Amino acid sequence: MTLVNSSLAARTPPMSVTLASIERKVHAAERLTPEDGLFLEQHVDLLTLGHLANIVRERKHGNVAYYNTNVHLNPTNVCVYRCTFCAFRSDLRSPKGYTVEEQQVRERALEAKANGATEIHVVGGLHHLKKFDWYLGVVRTIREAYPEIHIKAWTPVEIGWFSYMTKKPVRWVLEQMIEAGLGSMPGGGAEIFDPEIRSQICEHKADASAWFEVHRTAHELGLRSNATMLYGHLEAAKHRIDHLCQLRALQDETGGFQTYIPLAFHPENTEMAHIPKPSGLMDLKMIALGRLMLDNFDHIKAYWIMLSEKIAQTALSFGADDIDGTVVHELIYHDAGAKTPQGLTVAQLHHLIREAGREPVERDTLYRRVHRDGAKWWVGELRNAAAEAAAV
Ligand code: V47
Repeated sequence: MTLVNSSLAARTPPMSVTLASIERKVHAAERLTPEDGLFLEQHVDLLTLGHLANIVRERKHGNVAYYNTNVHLNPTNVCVYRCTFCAFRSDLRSPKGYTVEEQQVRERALEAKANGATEIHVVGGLHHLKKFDWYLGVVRTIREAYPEIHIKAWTPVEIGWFSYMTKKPVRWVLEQMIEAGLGSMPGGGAEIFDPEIRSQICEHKADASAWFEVHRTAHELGLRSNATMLYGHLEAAKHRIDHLCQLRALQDETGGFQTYIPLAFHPENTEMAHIPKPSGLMDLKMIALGRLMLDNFDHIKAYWIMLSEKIAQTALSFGADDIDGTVVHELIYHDAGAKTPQGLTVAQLHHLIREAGREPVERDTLYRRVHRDGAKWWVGELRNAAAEAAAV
């Protein structure tokens, strides 16, 4: 995949880019250009940006805000890579290093079942002593213990590693995972696509083209997936806009992405601990910019664990329509200094969404409405976002 507008920074916005021209496009539901994106980043105040993003958000989802009932599992933190933004990873021999046993995977799946979770989110390190079969076994064990749960697992970085380990194509790896029970893929590992920044924060890790190739193949195999962008470290506005435009280009091709999740860099316990954490204003700006640039993405997620409940609530009026879920066991952000709780109850999520003036709707991973009757749950039809929004 070629970089979109890698010379963006050197350009001043063409005379034709003004706030009025962008406002006209937003009202007419027209696509914004990379130059429009850069103009919004650099010249438009946050409240105007939020107002514009909210127009798009309400057009797509009305007053609805989505959440899900989920749990996380990070099977190991042992990782061959040393990404400078990561506080989670560990060396094999460090006291911090851990790798779960099959019994612990089963227990997590049974805990998910007891909580009525519809999704398990699984990502972890690249453990150099664990074979592909071990990773396949994690998915199989969950599937056997709780067959109804949707397994959202592995980033393209992990899938690329499995392909490297087995010397088999990415397609083969994904087919094996699907056969074991994989239902979709989370958005991690994207960081920032620009190769210069990438080489400073996650050298050797799957590059942009490898990241896109895994998602493209996953979409061809019928999997849906998410996309992220890690901001607030070494990158600049031009890298963020380029990143968004590259995501938009693959989405034009495959339509397989569901949700975009901007991820705020948490510096504590990382090699970039000297960099201050992005402000709440920056967090809201990234949500709004995502909503405005990614016209072909249905959903923008304000991941409450990472943003805080307060910013996630505010984000629901700045372009976001989803706040993620109950979560329960979160390590990646808490190792990096997140002060949010490890999880929230459904009642707390409802309160948070209602207080923000939105209507909570429980979704499954594929954005189907979840219905519950006591401990039983089931999903409705694949929903049409606009019709559903109108019905609430
Ligand atoms: O790829 C790691 C990021 C990602 C730090 O798809 C950090 O629904 C900030 O992708 N500060 C993994 N970010 C998490 C992820 C995710 C989370 C929630 C929902 C979904 C979804 C996906 O976390 C990594 C990396 O970009 N990350 N360390 C840090 N110190």
